[in-house]
Amino acid sequence: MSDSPSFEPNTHPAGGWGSIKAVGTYLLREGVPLAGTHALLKQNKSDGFACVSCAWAKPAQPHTAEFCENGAKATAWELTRKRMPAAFFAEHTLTELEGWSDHALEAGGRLTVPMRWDAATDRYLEVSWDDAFADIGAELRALRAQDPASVVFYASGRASLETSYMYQLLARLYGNNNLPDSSNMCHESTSVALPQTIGVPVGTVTLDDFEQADAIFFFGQNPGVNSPRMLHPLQNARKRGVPIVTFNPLREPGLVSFANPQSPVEMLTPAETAISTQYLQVKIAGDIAAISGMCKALIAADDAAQATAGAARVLDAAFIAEHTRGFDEFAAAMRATGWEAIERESGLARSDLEAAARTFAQARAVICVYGMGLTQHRQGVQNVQMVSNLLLMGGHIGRPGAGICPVRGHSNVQGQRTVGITEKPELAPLDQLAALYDFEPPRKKGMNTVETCTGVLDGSVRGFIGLGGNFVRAVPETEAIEAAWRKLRLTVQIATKLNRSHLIHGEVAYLLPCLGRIEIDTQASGEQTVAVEDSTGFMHASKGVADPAAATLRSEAAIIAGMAQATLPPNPKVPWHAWVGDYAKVRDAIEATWPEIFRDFNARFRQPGGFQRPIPARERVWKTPSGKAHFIVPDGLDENPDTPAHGSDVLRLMTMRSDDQFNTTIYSLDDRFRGIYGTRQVLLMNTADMARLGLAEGAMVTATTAVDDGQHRAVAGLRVTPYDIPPGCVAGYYPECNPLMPLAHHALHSQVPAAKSIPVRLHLDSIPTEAQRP
Ligand SMILES: Nc1nc2c(c(=O)[nH]1)N[C@H]1C(S)=C(S)[C@@H](COP(=O)(O)OP(=O)(O)OC[C@H]3O[C@@H](n4cnc5c(=O)[nH]c(N)nc54)[C@H](O)[C@@H]3O)O[C@H]1N2
Ligand SMILES: Nc1nc2c(c(=O)[nH]1)N[C@H]1C(S)=C(S)[C@@H](COP(=O)(O)OP(=O)(O)OC[C@H]3O[C@@H](n4cnc5c(=O)[nH]c(N)nc54)[C@H](O)[C@@H]3O)O[C@H]1N2
Ligand SMILES: [Mo]
Repeated sequence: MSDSPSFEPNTHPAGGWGSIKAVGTYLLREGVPLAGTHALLKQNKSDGFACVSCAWAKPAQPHTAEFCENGAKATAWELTRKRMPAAFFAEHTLTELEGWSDHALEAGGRLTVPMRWDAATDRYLEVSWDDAFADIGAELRALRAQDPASVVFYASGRASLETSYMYQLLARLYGNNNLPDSSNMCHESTSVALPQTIGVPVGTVTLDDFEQADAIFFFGQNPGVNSPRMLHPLQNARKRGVPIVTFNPLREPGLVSFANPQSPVEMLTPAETAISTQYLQVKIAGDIAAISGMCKALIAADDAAQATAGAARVLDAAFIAEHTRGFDEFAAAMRATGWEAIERESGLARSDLEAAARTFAQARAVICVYGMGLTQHRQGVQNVQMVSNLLLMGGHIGRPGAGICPVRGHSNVQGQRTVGITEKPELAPLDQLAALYDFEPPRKKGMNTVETCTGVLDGSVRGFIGLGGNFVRAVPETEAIEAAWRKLRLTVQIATKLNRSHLIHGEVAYLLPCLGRIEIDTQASGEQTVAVEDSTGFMHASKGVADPAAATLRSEAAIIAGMAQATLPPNPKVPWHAWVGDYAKVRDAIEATWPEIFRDFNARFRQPGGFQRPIPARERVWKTPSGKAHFIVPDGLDENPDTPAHGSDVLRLMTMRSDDQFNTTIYSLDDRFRGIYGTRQVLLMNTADMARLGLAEGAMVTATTAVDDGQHRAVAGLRVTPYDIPPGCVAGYYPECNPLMPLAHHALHSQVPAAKSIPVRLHLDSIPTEAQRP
């Protein structure tokens, strides 16, 4: 990390030598012993562990080194030699630690002992596991006596299927469905959108499909940083001549070109592969307009083909007739949408959208990939549905080499949903749970992430259990949430490393350190294996390979069981103790709960490549009320229906991830891919906007939220940095910019915070002196 910020244009491809060098630097810096480098060879292998970074698909025949730069960093971060023992907390009050940066907090290393906050000294003090469980149990029982719905059970997408299953059962036995998870801030727009259109809550594409696709479209997903192993199938696709069309406001290096650091030939002859064949810098929140333009062009071409004797149809008319509903209304809406509006809202030229439509029309099998650039908007659900509309027009669902590919975030976020972590009672098999465990599960809808925040603000939430994550830092409305959070009665955080959510706490607060997935987890029946689900619906085995960071750590499963036993009356049908002793028994319980998805779970999950859950849309079986796939007409082209009319001084802010972070975990202050070093307090701006608003390069500004709800939200000290971004759009880092996000500014229907389109105004703090200018 450099001492003072610097900015350089990045001319290097993603991957390449920079990435090899970064891996070595990380292992060294975290003091990871040689065994750690061997651990990398077990990453994403059938006899090893599933990477703790992203959820991208894990091939059955992995590369020798089936990991990427960011996966290696995540491994080094977990296997670090650094520790934060009880002695560390004796030296620092929590008030003091609140002044530390996100990076500094986690960089201290692994937590080692269970601790309770001591009000007299404002410090975390060591307690025994037994005392911790007994006290947490007493607190939870007291809260339940007042209102069983006053406690929330949050999960951050990393815990295994086994742990997650036990966790959802704990919440339901306790008496509520308050099971928000990180997916509520992430792909919930997908989980709401796709059941209405194609009858499944998940994507339909597998790794094999990438081998057979003949066009790939990317909407707001950044594989070079967030799912780098995906660059291999993309590079292979390019070598086959497959066009890749990208819609993204920023020119992201991983979508521009790639050199494979694991291919010696390419490393010696820096033959980078150009990834995108067409790169469309859509305006932030301009995707409905852009896809409408493509749809309009395709419909016009199809109309022309029908009018020409002997011409082949452009749309898959047979598929539309046999498998879908709503095409006529959708086509009418697209015909009625004018090009002028499409160009204005998308910021793209008609000719470019028509070119993208031609690429689409010429392909026999199309894959559409998308991520947070679509889901985290006011119209995040309709964004996803526009992608589905586009694919349905060409019959690209349920065809080899084609389909929809939402790229999930956390390594088991999709799996947590599959095993019952959901606030929506209709998505959980409550009758089955009632029969298996002989109790009456709560039937009332529970709280998602946004509702949890509302409950904390209005005082109806009194207790919070966090199974991983950094809730307070990841959610919107930072200032108000932090203030209200301190009024909670109970906060319990299960974690590997210290973060801000452990410092902002309730009257009674526990910090419980757990094993990570890379570590050997020994229970009564021996070393345990766990299961996770990847982004393509495959379940994989994962077995820890490294020694635990401390002998005092417990597994997440053991911690959940400990809390459950201390809180709930004994129930002979729920064998917490036996489950912890042998996770295979939890897998049996999962299979008993969802026999279709998890048939023969214990045998099948160990096979190389794992096994796939049934995805009916792949077989063109549509689990929608009508039994058909549905076209959905968007409400309009504007994705921000109730933010104020965009005056010339209101800009759209996207909050982005750097190359050197995993969510709120900040590995360093550098963003190598974007050429930003030594600072995250930046605001990337279009030069025309800078000129128009009188802001010079290096000027320091305060951003305020341009929503008229009587609240003042600001982030100061942001350094204006010119960047290749469309006019009217600015970019800043997540989580530093979270204080700007109003809680109410979330996606319709899915309530995913609209973190990619926050309306902001900029105010000059200081003008750079000659010496400060880069
Ligand atoms: N190394 C690393 N890996 C990660 C993570 C991490 O933080 N670091 N996080 C994990 C998690 S939880 C998740 S959810 C995923 C996130 O992975 P992604 O889905 O890739 O999420 P982001 O990087 O937030 O944003 C993706 C892209 O959206 C673009 N974008 C912003 N606004 C718009 C828009 O309006 N339209 C379009 N078309 N594009 C837009 C941004 O420029 C950016 O390139 O990655 C996972 N993997
Ligand atoms: N402005 C803005 N806000 C966003 C986003 C955005 O793009 N912009 N993205 C959103 C998205 S997509 C997501 S998914 C959320 C992420 O929200 P969270 O999932 O809540 O946050 P993380 O930063 O992933 O959590 C990091 C912490 O997890 C703990 N941890 C790490 N490994 C383990 C483990 O194995 N077990 C346990 N128990 N704990 C562990 C560590 O203590 C670490 O500090 O943030 C959301 N917030
Ligand atoms: Mo995420």
